[in-house]
Amino acid sequence: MSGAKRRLVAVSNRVGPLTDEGKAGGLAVGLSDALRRRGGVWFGWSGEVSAEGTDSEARTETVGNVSMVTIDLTQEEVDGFYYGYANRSLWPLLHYRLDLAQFDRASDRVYRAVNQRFAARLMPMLRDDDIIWVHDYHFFHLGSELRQQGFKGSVGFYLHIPFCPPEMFSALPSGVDIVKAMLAYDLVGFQTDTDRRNFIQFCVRELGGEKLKGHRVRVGGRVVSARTFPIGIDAEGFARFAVSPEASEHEEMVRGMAGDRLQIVGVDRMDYSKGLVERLLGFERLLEDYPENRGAVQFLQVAPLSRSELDAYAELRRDLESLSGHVNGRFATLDWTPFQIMTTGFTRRALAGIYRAARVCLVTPLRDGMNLVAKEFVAAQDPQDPGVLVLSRFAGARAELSEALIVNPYSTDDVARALQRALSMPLEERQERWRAMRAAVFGNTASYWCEAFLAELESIPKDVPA
Ligand code: ADQ
Repeated sequence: MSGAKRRLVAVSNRVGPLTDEGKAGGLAVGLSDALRRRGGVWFGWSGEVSAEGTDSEARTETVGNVSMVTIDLTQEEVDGFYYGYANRSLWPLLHYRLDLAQFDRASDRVYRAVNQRFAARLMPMLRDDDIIWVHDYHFFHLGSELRQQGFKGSVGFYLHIPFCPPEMFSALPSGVDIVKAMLAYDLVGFQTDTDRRNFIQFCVRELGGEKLKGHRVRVGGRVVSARTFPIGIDAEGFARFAVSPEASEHEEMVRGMAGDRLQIVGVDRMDYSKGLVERLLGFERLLEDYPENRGAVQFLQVAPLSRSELDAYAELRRDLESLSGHVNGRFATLDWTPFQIMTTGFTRRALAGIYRAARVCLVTPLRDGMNLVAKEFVAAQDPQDPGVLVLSRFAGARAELSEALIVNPYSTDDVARALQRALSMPLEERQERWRAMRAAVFGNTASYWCEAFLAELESIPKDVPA
């Protein structure tokens, strides 16, 4: 059967949007393109809490040949599955933050039960020759549940966040179960080679697996393909956003606010993996060690609140607020406030305008699967006068954007030095670096990423020998 004709069924925690390109991020753009081309279903959580939870009636929204199907969770499911296991255990652990990870048996049970219920609700919608693509750490067990419920077709999995080294992953009480569940997929995809290697090493060291040729690993009787597919953005679309009237209006506002000062911008969900505190310390060090920047630069951090119900996130917000008060208190003058933080959400066009107004974009996560902000910043720049990207060596994007100024986000001095270099970089060097990064961002788009994953999944014969 021709690959292009097989229907795609995507599963992710949240679904959509299918049509509003102004709201869609990398995942939504790539997936909705592929779903429209092949026809299919996008299945996930409605975001609603109800007494029926995963037993609730499915809501279906159909646009052309694509249906978005969602079900609810109970409050107990949200607490155990989403806040509990996914975001208190897996998120910190996979971002190398064993110090923040909390493990408890009850949320592990709810997590597995929700995976099992999602598989049970999905099964009746499936056709034998569908291609199933499961996304991210919320659904490690989903493929294995589908197999147990009798689905024999192609099932792939993609991890959007890092996979930590096996020494660390083995601290997760149910880590072996998770990796065994991942073996039920035909293909597991990762953002970077480091993540893929960590997964394979776990299979080899902890499960007695064997590394095979062609990016495959065998554990017991099961062979799984593990490959790297760095996610991209809709680069053309984002570049168009950056010259839209809405973007220009925001670009002007930011420039107006900065006056003749150079603008540094950061855009991140307020999450401890993004290195926001360390970044602000780096900015403080810039003002300390390179005093010529006092009164001459301004730093705007856009940081929409995220998962604020969790203690670690509330604490981060308090830390940032107090540090920002300290930095401003220390350096502000009557006509200059060095640092500003906003927790507002922006449309994608407005965001593109903000990126375009920046001389420097600071993307310094302590650990990040990819980091799409880095790629969006590059796509939004004015070719005549592009800004400089300062990028953490621990962001997945570093593999493709080596022309950025690469920093160790834990080193305050390193961040300050890179900022100083970025702020004084001659136009010609800015253009040269930007052109190389532009080629990478426009060469590996969201659609390319999606099709590369699906082509690989379809190329795997379903009768893989045991
Ligand atoms: P995130 O951790 O959310 O994604 P990132 O890749 O940077 O991180 O994507 C954030 C998205 O949110 C960007 O598209 C950005 O434009 C948008 N955004 C941020 N602030 C905004 C605001 N104030 N208003 C509107 N939009 C805003 C996870 C992983 C990443 C991985 C992606 C995709 O953690 O490592 O790159 O998935 O796989």
